[in-house]
Amino acid sequence: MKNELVARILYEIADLLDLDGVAFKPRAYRRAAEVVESLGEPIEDLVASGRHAELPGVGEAIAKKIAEIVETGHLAYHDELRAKLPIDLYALTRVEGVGPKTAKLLYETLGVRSLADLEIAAREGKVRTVKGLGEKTEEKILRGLAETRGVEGRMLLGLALPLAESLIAKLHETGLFERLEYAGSLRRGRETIGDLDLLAVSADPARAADAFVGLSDVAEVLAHGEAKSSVRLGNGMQVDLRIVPAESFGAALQYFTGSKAHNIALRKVAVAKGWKLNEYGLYDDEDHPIAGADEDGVYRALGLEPIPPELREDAGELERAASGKIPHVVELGDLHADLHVHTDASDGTASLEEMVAAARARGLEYIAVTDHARFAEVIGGLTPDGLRAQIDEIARFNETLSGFRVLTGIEVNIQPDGSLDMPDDLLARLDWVVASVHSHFRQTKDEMTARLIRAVSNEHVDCLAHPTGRKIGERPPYDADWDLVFRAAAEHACALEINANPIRLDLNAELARRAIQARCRLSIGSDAHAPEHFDFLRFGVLTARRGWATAEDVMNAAGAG
Ligand code: DGT
Ligand code: CA
Ligand code: CA
Ligand code: ZN
Repeated sequence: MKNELVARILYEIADLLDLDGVAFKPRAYRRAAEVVESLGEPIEDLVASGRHAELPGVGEAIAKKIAEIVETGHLAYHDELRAKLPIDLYALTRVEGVGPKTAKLLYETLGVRSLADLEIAAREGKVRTVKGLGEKTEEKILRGLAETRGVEGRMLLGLALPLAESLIAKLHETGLFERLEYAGSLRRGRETIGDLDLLAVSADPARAADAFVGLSDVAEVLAHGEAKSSVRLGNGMQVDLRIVPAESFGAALQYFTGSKAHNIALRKVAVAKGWKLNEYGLYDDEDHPIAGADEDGVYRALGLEPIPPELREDAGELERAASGKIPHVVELGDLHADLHVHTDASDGTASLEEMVAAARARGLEYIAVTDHARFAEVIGGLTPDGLRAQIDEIARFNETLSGFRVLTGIEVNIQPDGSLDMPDDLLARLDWVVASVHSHFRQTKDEMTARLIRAVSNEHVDCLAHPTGRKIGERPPYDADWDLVFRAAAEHACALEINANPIRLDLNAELARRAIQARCRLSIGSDAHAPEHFDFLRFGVLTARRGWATAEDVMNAAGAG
């Protein structure tokens, strides 16, 4: 049934027209959307027989548009309107507290385009700083988001990690905790997190547990005890705190970090030696403790090299640890550069100078400015002349810098046939060309594979950005034969991006590992559209680690050159 798609587009048109100050028409679209939404039969059946034109509130013009949506999956008129305001208006306005006007304001002030952007901005307390919004609105939005996201029941890594860090910081302020760490899927760096698992050592477990359930973020106490407490936060996230004796902390950290599959495989190693392994420690055949206070000590006692949490998925890591061949996976501190950055020359919110200042503040040594090439769906993208002017601007700006360098670049759009929308001679002048798919996501697997192979084989293209196009919880990856794409990329020395935006994390860990096996190099790019987005890099690093990437596998972990 395409009813939902049709209604969604009609609703969004109504909102976009409203924002443009158009009178009357929005009401007509909204009414048609409501009618389609509440239909008892598939709209495509009505369109097939022409009966859709007889629906109440559906005039000739809207009937034509409905037919276009049913037949092609989208609507040219809608695309035109959206080009002026490239945000996910429909999803944003589903959130309690966000109307079309607020959505537009949030885009213009904070660069908010998607639910993930909104969640990050609200969580970081930025929404309240926007003129006309304030703290009340921010709280309402956070509650609204929790309801919207609550359906899936999992939270993005990009939100869960700062949240866990802030809880831990608050708990440390009480002075009641000797040790406090997050475990579970968060410590393994998974892209979404079901619940938070905290582990602690305290000399006063009773008061420590009281402090935990008394945190201002807590909406509901699910369990309250000296060994284990559980709460639900205002945003819907469940957090478990376990307080363990110091001599068991390492074993508990190992156990509650998981994954479950890793733990089961690890326990088999212990059992094979006639030992016992659980969350309290590692014990020999006479129940004497062998290890437990220290996590690395548990692995070492089992004859294994310590294994980074991100690798603990029972995906070959135990065999490698047994032979002492765990790779030294990339760290945030290894990154010298960010090779995917936008400025206000396209759809970023900040100037070149501001983006450079933010990159420097985070210890980076160079960035590539990769603004969008102009394209129907990307407002304000660069024309060839605009790009020429930017190349000159960057050259002048570089002369004023010491200890930092800006590379010239572009993010070109890969057209349906795999060609690029910027002339070759201009691409040849750039230091770094990023290519990505921003339209025609629904090609067949063969078409998409050929399209991507042609793009990565272009001698000017240095990196394929957000290679699969997926957005977590919003849009599935497009279909392509990735092994063929990776082979072509390796052959033509085109890097594959791990886009670090927490809603993308694209390549994901599994594909990143396959790309490395195909001898591709990776680029961990923030795709920053605002200065604070450089902080996304850590999520990209976690994903790269889960993909077993070493610093040598990552372009921007090498020195400038
Ligand atoms: P999540 O919360 O769904 O994102 O995923 P996790 O991995 O954080 O899972 P969670 O919170 O249910 O449990 C935390 C860790 O505790 C898990 O990664 C491994 C460990 N664990 C939980 N249940 C079992 C179990 O039945 N057997 C073993 N060996 N370990 C378990
Ligand atoms: Ca968990
Ligand atoms: Ca848990
Ligand atoms: Zn980009």
